[in-house]
Amino acid sequence: MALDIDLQADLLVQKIKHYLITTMGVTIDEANYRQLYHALSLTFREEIMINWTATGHTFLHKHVRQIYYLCMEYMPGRLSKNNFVNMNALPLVKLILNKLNRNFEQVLRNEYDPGLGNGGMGRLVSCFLDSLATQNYPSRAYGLRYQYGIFDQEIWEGTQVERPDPWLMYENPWEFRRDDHSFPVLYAGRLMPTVNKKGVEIADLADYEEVRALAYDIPIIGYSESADFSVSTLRLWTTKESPRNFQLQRYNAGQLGQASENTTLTDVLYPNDHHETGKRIRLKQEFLLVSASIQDIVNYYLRNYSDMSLFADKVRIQINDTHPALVIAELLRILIKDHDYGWGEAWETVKTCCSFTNHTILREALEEWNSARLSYLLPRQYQLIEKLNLEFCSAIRRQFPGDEERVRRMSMLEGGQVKMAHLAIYGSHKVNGVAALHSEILKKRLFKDFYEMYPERFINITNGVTQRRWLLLANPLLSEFISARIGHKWITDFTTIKELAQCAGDAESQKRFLEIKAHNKMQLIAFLQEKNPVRDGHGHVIGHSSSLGEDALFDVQIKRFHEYKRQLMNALHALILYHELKENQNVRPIKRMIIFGGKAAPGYEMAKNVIHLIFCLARKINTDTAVNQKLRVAFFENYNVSKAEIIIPAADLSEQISTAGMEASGTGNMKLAMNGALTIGTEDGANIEMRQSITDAWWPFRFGATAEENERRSINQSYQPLEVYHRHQAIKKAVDALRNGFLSENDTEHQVLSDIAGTLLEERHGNRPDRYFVLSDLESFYEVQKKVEQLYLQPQKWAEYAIHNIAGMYLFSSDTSIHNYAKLEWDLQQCPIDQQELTRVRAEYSEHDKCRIR
Ligand code: 26Q
Repeated sequence: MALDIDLQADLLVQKIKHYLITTMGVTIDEANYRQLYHALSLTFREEIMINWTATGHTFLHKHVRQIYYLCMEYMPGRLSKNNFVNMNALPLVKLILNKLNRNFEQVLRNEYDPGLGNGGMGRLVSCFLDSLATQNYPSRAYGLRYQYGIFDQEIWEGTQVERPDPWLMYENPWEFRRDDHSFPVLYAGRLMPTVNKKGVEIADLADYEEVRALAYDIPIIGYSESADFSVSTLRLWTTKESPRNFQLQRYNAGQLGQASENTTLTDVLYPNDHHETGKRIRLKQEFLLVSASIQDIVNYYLRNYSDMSLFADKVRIQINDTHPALVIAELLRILIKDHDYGWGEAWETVKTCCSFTNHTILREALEEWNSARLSYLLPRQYQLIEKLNLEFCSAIRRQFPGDEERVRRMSMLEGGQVKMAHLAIYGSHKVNGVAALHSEILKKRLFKDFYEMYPERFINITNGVTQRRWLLLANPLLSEFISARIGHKWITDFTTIKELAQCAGDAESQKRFLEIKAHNKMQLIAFLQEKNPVRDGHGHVIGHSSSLGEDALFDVQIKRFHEYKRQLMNALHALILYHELKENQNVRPIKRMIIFGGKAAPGYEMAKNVIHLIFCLARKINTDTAVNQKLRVAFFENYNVSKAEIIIPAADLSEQISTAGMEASGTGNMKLAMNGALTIGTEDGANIEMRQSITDAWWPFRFGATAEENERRSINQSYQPLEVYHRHQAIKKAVDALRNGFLSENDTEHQVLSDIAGTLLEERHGNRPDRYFVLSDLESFYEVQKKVEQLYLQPQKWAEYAIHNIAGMYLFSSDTSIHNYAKLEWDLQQCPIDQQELTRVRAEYSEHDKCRIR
């Protein structure tokens, strides 16, 4: 029997007081907000620990197959509120804080947002973990516990400045140091040839460098309306905390940097997406993840089984992008060396266990490692890759006799480089892209040769996002709106969101939808005006962003800065609008608030230039009283998951305007559409499937060249941006404004803006002008933006479209993606928490302790 909520709250208040005193030595009246946050988290943690323990026992006792997810990046967002939401305990927490006379949001703001990833991929896998836990799939995720996640971004008079992310400033109540889970990881050294019991040659290692990886676990709470929620594990490795990793001999020899290299391996996340860096420490990081995780997986398996005969049945490993692809060589090695597998059976086991997801189309993002570097740092793994490659090349020759060119193209070792994608495909039984178009491009272009050899391996699994964080948590009013109309099944079965279409034509629903949107926009405005700083050239805050009111169209582009994502096209469009409004205030019928957010890789000059352009634009437009009641531009500093939770519910228009054929999927497009924004988008990534599902009738703002057209233009080099420039007066005027000093206030700015114009019109470093087709698509973008304005003039009609868009998102929950992975790649069964086991653990936890959440 559940206790009365008021009584529960009183008991939990007691427990909070207990934690304040026993862990921080303060009483409730003197506790500050951070201390209260900590004690509140510790209090709810107890309940989570019970279910976590019982979930673990359930998986162990039922001998289920498990998926082990390997990824270098995670972006879970703040954990506390999500945990409360998924335990269905939010009202209880609010009641508790009410009783304590403390503000709920203010308490939760004390948590740092863990930015252990760059962007799309890291956030995607965090959505996947939510879905795995919620749907009771036996799973564990592995990653690295970066001391510094993605940098904190500040904009100093237009220039992006990177600051260290201090997410570990205070003790983190949601992580657990696991001293019993620590593994040695070996680098470098000399090969010592040996054979295993089956006579397979497999090298030993001498004179190696040993690093210890120590586990920190974060519980991932699955959503449940009752108290039987499953808890899965995100296990992050660190080298920081193991005193043995310090190399005293080197220190004594005066080599300070080298002495501490291994204690700093997990210090920093590499802040590049879509660009490989080839750095030694990055390779060490990748192998750390692989080696520690695979030892942990084998260890865990052997706790449960007396020999390795069921390993291939019980273990599935997901290689998330190529970054953990070395797991293929390392698993092969361990099976042969430590478990005396024959070569053939070891290789079959590797392929059965592993599958690989690719997340990028850009060739410059495909990972390669210098062979000399890899063979020096990882000699045993390199030797196996060489051997695998010989077998692989023979297999190619057998299937395509006489085609040596093909062998060269497909080889894992070519031109002194190790091609990680080739290793990943060869060692996996399934390879997937993340949206239909992307998966087709993999088959037809990027991995064409591999598709021809292994057609059955290539499949598509379209991305999805979790409606629990992105609706239930981030947009409570819209969640209520939905539940009031179709019930709350959508929380765990998003296909039912379809039913919302029935209310789209209903005037009352439209009105309520608009009220909710206006409310969310007001919250966003408050944030901009109070918390989004404007800084001078020294980083000093000299004010905050200004904004138009909630009646303006909120036009949002939030994502990493990259040329292919074309924030530049959006900025040029803003400039065109500005020019037009300058001539005649009334040419544009609506108010428009253009919002940008996103980080640029620190070394990516052109991406940083575009941020600077947006700053210059905002300065010009927002201070010009002739237009600033009609149009404004804001740049959201330090875009991250927490900021996304504020911006996305308030968006009217979602900018998904990548050069068609370049965005693998996109997931921001899904979050925004789910929250009732209409998409202005190219036919790229998952936009295409969203349009098909929402139907063309409710997808009015499609524009731009298709992926095929772009590919043709690239191949026959037919595109002439100058032609567009001379033909289209408004575009010409916008590009000219980058060069003629109209926007710049100093030499640096002039240089930055001229450079941007240069890439559009002139050949640079052997690159053709306007490689991303900004100017050509700007024409149709400009036209379709007029359609946006016409529709926005009819709010009820706009709302009807928006509700149809929400309803049409029924295919894009990460729950669906995970079902597809479970079915098509892992053959994995759901396994809910064992009730008896839960009861048993609860009893052991404390028979007398009635201080419980339920
Ligand atoms: C590679 C080598 C060295 C250092 C860093 C990297 C690196 C790191 C991150 C390369 C790529 C990434 C991230 C890629 C990424 O986020 N891709 C996005 O994945 C999303 C989820 O599938 C898609 O929706 C996006 O379209 C895709 O861009």
